This record gives sequence, structure tokens and C-alpha cells, in this order.
Amino acid sequence: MKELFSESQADGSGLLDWTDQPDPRQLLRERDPEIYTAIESERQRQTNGIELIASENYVFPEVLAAAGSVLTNKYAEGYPGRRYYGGCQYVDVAERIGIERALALFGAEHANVQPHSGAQANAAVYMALLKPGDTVLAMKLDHGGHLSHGFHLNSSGHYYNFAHYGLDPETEQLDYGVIRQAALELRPKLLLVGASAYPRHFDFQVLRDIADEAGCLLMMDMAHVAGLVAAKLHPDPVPYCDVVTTTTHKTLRGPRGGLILCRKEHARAIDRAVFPGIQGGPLMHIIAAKAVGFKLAQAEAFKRYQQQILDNAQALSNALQAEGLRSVSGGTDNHLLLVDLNSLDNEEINGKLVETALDNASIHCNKNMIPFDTRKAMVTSGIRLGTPAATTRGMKQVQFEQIGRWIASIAHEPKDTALQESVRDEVLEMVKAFPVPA
Ligand code: DSN
Repeated sequence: MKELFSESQADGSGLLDWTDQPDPRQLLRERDPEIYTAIESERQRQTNGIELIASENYVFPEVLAAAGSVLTNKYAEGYPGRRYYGGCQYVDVAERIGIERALALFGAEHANVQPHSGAQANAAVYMALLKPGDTVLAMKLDHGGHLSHGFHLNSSGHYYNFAHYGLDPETEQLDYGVIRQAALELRPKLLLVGASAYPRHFDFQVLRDIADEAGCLLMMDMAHVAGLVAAKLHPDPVPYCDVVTTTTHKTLRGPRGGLILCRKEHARAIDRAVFPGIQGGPLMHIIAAKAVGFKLAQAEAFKRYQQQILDNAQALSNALQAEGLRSVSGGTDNHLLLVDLNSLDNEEINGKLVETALDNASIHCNKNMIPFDTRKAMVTSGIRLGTPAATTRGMKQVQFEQIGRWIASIAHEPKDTALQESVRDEVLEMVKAFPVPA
């Protein structure tokens, strides 16, 4: 018995170094080839194409290591120092570091790093701040909002009384006068801003003033732009909002997960809403990976990366414009563009068709409704393009200009399969020079 345990003392001494363990990928290949093959095929797909889905990215390799670590074995319901399980001393370290780094990165008063996702983070905030039936004013889903902002089939729409504001039909941007009027009429408990397909900045001072005038709380879901906020290249919602939620994976390049930042006065309610309100055991491996991501996001290199995301979005927007493809609102302030396929003046061309044609050419994006779209969500008149993932691989303006030309050529002729094949060959050639960080 003694020999069996000789290398694993309770205090951790005598343990083999983690990196000396057998390669788990090799074990997976040998013991579960079906799943190994699915993962490996996906890795190759991610390597051999150009990823333009605005919400996706390639995580830092260090983040991947933490996310794939033994912390996945640990139950830790509760919070650091106040757990319902023994043996939490090391995961407590990871969670405390995660909280400290989130606070340092975003300058907030309180952070909860446990939400499993952005939608969970939002659900917890609603539970903390609202009662069922309370009114929330948020952005329309088909103008760029999000499912968890009151869509009728989402729990948010089920439990709370959501009303929605849209964009101005001329500028295709937020009309703060309309939001103010709606807030004063409806007197919501919460004014919610943030979007998954809005290419422009938010004026948080104006939104704070509206919330104060209407006597409501202000919340920002900054999931898409969190990396830009961290790098101070996007207006900062934290000083103005009562609560800010985000995912940790998109522009932030951390693991897939959620984060809530709030003012101290809401801390207790938020923590209780996350656990035991809507979640059980936190995912400690993901929390450790979030902590790693928050550290890396404080580096100067991360700021340069975020600036490149913006520069690339401008290059892509200009290249598409030059080929007759208009971006909603006339351009972008952030990492994404919403391309209006109606600008091609061809009734047969829609988002679904173009998404598939681009996929065939190994350029990956998603069909997306544009403001005042007359097509349904599964067809759409637009595509959404984002620059974070390809920028992570090191692509710069010159590559994005080329990507813009490829997209335009395919969007003009989405049924030309020979064109898709020839672009796919060129894409494959180009991406060889831009390895995925591993
Ligand atoms: N599904 C994400 C996106 O693509 O924007 C938002 O959660």
C-alpha cells in the first residue's frame, strides 16, 4: 500500500510534474478513436479555413491547458473560503486569483467568475435584481440584440416583462431619444444595453442619464466587446452601469464562460443568484482558465492585438464597400460588420445562401438578420463578419483586403461552385502562413 501512494502525498510533494504525465491526447487517440477523430477533424477545420464568426476566437494555449486540467475533477459549491465540500484549498486559490484579475482588468467593485456562460450570467443578474413580471427595456433581437435579452422562448422572456427598442431606420444606429422616451413611458426596473450584432459604440453617459431620469438600473452585456473594453479601445461601461456581464471567450480569448461585474451594493444578491440561485457546482477548470485569460489580457501585446482587430475590421469593411457590399450603419467602430446583401440588388441572394457558399470556400461566418429585415432568421438578408479569430492568427489589413475580395466575389455569384473551389484552394494556401496558436 505504502508503495502505491509513495508518489502522491496529501500535501502534493513527491508528485510527478503535470507535464511529465502521459500525453492525454495520445491516450484519447488510442482509447476513443471516434471522439478523437471528431476533435482532430474540428481542429483541422479550424486550421484550414478563415474564421470570421464574430463571437469565436482561438483561446490562448495556456487557457486551453488550464481548461483541460484536473480542476475539472473538483466539486466546489459555494465561494472561496465558504464551500460545501472539503479539499477546496487549491481551487480557492484559482478562484480568488480569477476574481482579483477580473477586478484589475475591468476596474469593477465586485466580480463573480462562476457563470457557465453569458446567458447564465444574464439569468443570474435578472434573478438578483428583478422579480418575475418586472419590466426590462432591451434591444430588439432582430436589430442586433440577444436571445437572453427577452426573446419569448428564452427564460428571460418567460419570467420578465421585456420591452424592446430598435435602431433608427436612417442611421441604423441607436436612437437615444427613442430609448429615453420608452424608458420614461415604461418606467422599467432595468435598462439593458449590449448586443451580438451591433457594429457601433454605446454612449454610456447618455444611457446612465436616461436610467437615472427613469429611475431604473443600468446593465450592459459587453460579451462581444469585452476584449476591446479591456484594452481601452471601446467606451468603458463599468463606471456607468450597475451591472456588466460578459462572456470570457469572444474578443477576450479566454475559455468559454461568463463573468459578472457589479457595484458592491449588488454583490451579495448577484453571488446568491449565481449560486445557489441558478447554478450548482462551479466549473473550476474553466474558472482557472478564465484567470489565465484575464492575466494575458492585461499584457501590452493584448492591447496591440485588440487594435489590430479594429484595424482589420476597417480594412474588411472598406474592401467590401469597394466591391459594392454595404455594411449596416455604413461601417463599424468595433470588431464586426453586418453586411447588407440587399445592396447587391438581387432578390435571389440571401444570408443563408451566402453563408453556405462561403463555407464551401472555407470562409466561415454566419447569416444574420439586418435591421428591418424582411426575411426570416433562418434565411436573412445579411451576414455577420468578425475579425478577432483571424487576427489571433496574425492576419493584418492586407490579408483582410484579400478576404474582402473573396467574400465579395462569392456573394455576387453564390451559386458558382467552381469559384468556391478555387477560392478554397487560395484560402488554404494563405492560412498556411498563419498557424493557429498552440
Ligand atoms: N451566440 C453568440 C454570438 O454569436 O454572438 C452570442 O451569444
